[in-house]
Amino acid sequence: MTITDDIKRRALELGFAKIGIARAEALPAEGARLMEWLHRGYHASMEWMAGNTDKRMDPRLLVPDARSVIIVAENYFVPVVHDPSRGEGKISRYAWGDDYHLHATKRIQSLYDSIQQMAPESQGRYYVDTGPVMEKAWAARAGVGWQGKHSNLITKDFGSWVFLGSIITTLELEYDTPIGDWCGSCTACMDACPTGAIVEPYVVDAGRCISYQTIEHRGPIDETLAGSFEQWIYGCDTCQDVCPWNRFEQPTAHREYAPRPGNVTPSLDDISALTQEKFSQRYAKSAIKRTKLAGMVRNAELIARNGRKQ
Ligand code: B12
Ligand code: SF4
Ligand code: SF4
Repeated sequence: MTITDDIKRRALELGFAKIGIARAEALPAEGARLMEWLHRGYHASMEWMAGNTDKRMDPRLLVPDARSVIIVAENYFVPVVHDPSRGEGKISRYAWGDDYHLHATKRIQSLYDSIQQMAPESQGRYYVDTGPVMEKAWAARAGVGWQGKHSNLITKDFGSWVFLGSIITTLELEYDTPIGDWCGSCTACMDACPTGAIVEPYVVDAGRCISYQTIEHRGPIDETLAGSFEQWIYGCDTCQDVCPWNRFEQPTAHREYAPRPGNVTPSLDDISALTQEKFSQRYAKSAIKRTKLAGMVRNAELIARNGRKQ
């Protein structure tokens, strides 16, 4: 057993669905694409995406002498579907239960602590979503899956319903091999995207993406997109729902991602009537807090204005 085997075994023991490891080095091709994406303004108002680009392109600037990037994937698929007859707004699956940042971060912290016990001389940092790390690009390099044309990371065994986390470490480990691109000639996600946000294969213009508009964007929603939201009031799963690789989804064992009552297809009127106190109670420990009360009410009212039917 090598230390790589021990780390992989520990990650699975902790409940991660997959783990892969890549050599920590600069990301020249991915970095050039990131810069082109920013240059075209596809990050919209997410100015934080334009910061720390040097670190996004090279993990050794986050952890001096880094040798390895460990990527873990956490399955969040729950076998429930959006049934518009049960409510009028749709919430994306990743936000049905508890905020993944809380749970995946605890698990990755435990993995990191185990690594520190196995190799006390090593140094590193861990992230789930919030660091300047191109997690999908690293997951592809680490053989966890590939970036589909919708740009999400797809695994062969769990589809794309996985959260990603990363550990950058000074430890030299055994590296996995990328598995290549398994999209082939399929364009289902591009054809299905309601707002035409997948402007080219593998390239998402966040400004057109319903996920950005309903979660990250502050202020009124672009009226030219507003009629195409297909009932989504928080995030959007359309490009993943149509992906043939998501036939390989498997129910997660993590009960914290099970939908809270009324959180799959909530009533628009219920959302519009929320006070700050009720919003804070209803979405305690939920990713939905990110859009704040004003954002959630704005989103519900937008769907109500643009037609309640699907
Ligand atoms: C910014 C961001 C967003 C933005 C922008 C999305 C985007 N595609 O970048 C918005 C708010 C829109 C968003 C939405 C969502 N997000 Co988000 N988001 C991020 C974040 C913070 C950074 C992503 C990033 O670096 N974007 C920059 C662009 C340039 O990167 P990219 O899209 O990967 O672009 C690459 C490709 O375009 C590729 N490329 C370009 N041309 C070509 C050509 C070829 C041939 C090839 C092969 C590749 C290629 O090169 C680029 C660089 O590698 C990550 C967390 C993280 N730190 O990584 C989470 C993350 C990507 N999001 C996540 C999730 C779950 C979502 C949503 C599904 C949530 C939802 N249900 O609403 C949607 C999906 C929308 C979509 N289709 O992308 C997960 C994805 C998990 C997975 N399985 O991939 C992440 C990894 C968070 C996490 N830790 O789990 N997100
Ligand atoms: S999340 Fe929705 S709006 Fe964004 S690219 Fe996918 S289908 Fe299009
Ligand atoms: S829908 Fe088709 S093109 Fe899009 S990510 Fe899935 S396999 Fe690739």
